[in-house]
Amino acid sequence: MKLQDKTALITGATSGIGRATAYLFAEKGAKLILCGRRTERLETIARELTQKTQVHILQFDVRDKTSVFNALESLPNTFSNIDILINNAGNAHGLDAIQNGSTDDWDAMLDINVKGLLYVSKAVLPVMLENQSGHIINIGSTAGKEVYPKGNVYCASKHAVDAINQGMRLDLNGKGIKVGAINPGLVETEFSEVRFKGDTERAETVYQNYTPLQPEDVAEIILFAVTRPKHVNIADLTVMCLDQASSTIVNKN
Ligand code: NDP
Ligand code: 8X3
Repeated sequence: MKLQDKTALITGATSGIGRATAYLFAEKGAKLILCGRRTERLETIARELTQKTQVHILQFDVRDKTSVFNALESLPNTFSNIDILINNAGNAHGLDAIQNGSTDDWDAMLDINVKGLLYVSKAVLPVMLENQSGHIINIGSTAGKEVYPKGNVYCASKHAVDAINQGMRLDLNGKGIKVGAINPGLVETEFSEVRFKGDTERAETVYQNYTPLQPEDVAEIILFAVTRPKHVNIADLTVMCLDQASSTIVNKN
């Protein structure tokens, strides 16, 4: 399957995996709807990518249900026929034992990673159902397969993504809509900077002394998933760097 003539909506397109996916999809000619909260970044990326394809930006916080639905309803006709949804927006907030966890961090992770994904999916699904065609990729994590110490609520949010991915696939079966999850291990993005609330030094240590995945590595896999023949659905794929064996075992030299 080719991406020309396809419209893809990517949440969390201002950074990391989402941004890398936007650049790769633009190379392949997909029409892009890029979402995030940081308008300036969206505008910069859109400026660069309009040289390769048509781009529309939507600024909203996935936690804000009304904004999500208003943004999707505001799409011009040329972008409203969404073929591909990449549910990518998300982050970890904090890394604390459960007894020390911040309730604000818990709210953020559950509201963004779980409820935000649901809101965007709910807003996009009607067009896919009408077309009896579409592809939803949910970005999960190895944290959605295996809990690690102090990962508690982030892991719970990604286990929820795993469950929602399975649930969506069951409920949308027979309706021409593919649903699949890509579950990366450690990827060097702004993820740890967000988790550690701007402590860049601490964030950098997460990716030191081994070779982590890069966002482009994950984007390549997303591209692979969305370009399979019509009858092939990558239902659930986990990818780690060579040095990672599990959520907790990373070979650092
Ligand atoms: P980044 O921090 O680099 O990117 C996160 C993206 O999510 C940004 O574009 C950010 O945009 C967006 N986002 C965050 N909160 C919100 C919000 N409330 N509303 C709208 N958009 C939001 O991290 P990654 O690229 O690493 O993360 C992308 C996905 O990959 C996440 O779901 C993460 O859980 C998952 N993942 C990451 C791994 C890693 O090791 N990096 C491994 C496994 C999974 P903005 O701030 O502009 O709103
Ligand atoms: C992000 C990877 O291991 O930091 O989902 O949770 S990890």
